[in-house]
Amino acid sequence: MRLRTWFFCWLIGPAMLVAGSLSAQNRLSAPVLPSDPKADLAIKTLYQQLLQIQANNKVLLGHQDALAYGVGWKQKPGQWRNDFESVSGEFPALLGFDLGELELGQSLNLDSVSFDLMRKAIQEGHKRGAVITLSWHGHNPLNGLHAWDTSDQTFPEILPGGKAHTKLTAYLDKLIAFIQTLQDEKGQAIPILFRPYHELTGNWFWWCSNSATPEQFKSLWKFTHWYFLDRGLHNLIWVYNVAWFKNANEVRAYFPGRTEADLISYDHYAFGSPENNARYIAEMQFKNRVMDTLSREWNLPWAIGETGLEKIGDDTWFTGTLAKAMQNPAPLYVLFWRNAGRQANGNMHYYVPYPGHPAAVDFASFVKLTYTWTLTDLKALRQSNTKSNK
Ligand code: BMA
Repeated sequence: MRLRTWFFCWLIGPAMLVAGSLSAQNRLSAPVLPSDPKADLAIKTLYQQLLQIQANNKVLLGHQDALAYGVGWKQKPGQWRNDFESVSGEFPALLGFDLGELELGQSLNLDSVSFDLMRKAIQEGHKRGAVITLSWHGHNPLNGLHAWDTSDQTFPEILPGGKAHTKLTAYLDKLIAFIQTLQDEKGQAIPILFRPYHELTGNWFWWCSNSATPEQFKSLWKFTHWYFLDRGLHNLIWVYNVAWFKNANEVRAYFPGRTEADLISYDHYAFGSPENNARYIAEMQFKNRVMDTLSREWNLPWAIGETGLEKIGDDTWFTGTLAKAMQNPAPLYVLFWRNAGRQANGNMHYYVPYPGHPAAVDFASFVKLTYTWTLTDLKALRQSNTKSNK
């Protein structure tokens, strides 16, 4: 090989390929590894992709229960209809599901999604390339009442030595058994972003900060984390999630530690009217800055675990408000909450428009922005990474 040809192939060629793709620039200090020392290769790979996406200020778009039901319809396995795609023409990059009531041995979750359908939807979503995230609105192990039950002092009874501790482990065993069935066609464990004990800085769940001291909450989290790892689950990215906070210290106080958490996030909802839109943008931008600071401090990515405007009574909310609320700095992802449709009490409950909805056109424009990423963009990133690694 002539020297000039050699020089082109080995130096300029790869540089050109990399220039065409997203750089893996270091926002954080390298190396940034998952907390699980035995994390599956699929988790290590996914984690690096997530870091790369955040370093480049792209935002994955997700939807809770997207493949289970939408406004006015329920899923038929194999059809995989979803409101997100019906309205935008694009498949979400992130799919959320909730394990609530799996701990009771039920076949349906708290929102009537069958765990069998959930497994199939997760397998289908993963096969297509989407990222999967699971939350858990679990019942209170002390009294068996639902997640929102704060009537009893659940801590410290659920911690090791407490009278409800074996109930807690029995609940966790049910979750573990289900997660172990989340495998691809080759029998490989599907990588999951696991977000237990979410919105902990609120006061509405039995695990929230009004019922637990920082030490009690951290004990619960660490116990859960190591219990899952000891039972051989190495396909999880552990997502710490808060609700409201006035400053970084409130988020720091309950943080279990970098050895038990991989990603930090917050949930924040909008309430629509022009003046509330301005407030939502300001609150989100404040929270984003705090998250960005903590993300650098703890050397991990950050995201928005749940957001949305219920019923979307503002036709340009997505491009006019949400788009402004999630830039500079940008979250790794946003997950829109579920499209339940009409509920038993007669109220409508949904966060992504459905075909014919007045905000549908705006949602489609939002999805097409260059920094909002759907499955198409995620797949293109993986393809370009594969090429530049060759
Ligand atoms: C809430 C609502 C409820 C639901 C719960 C768990 O925000 O959507 O209807 O039961 O989440 O998914």
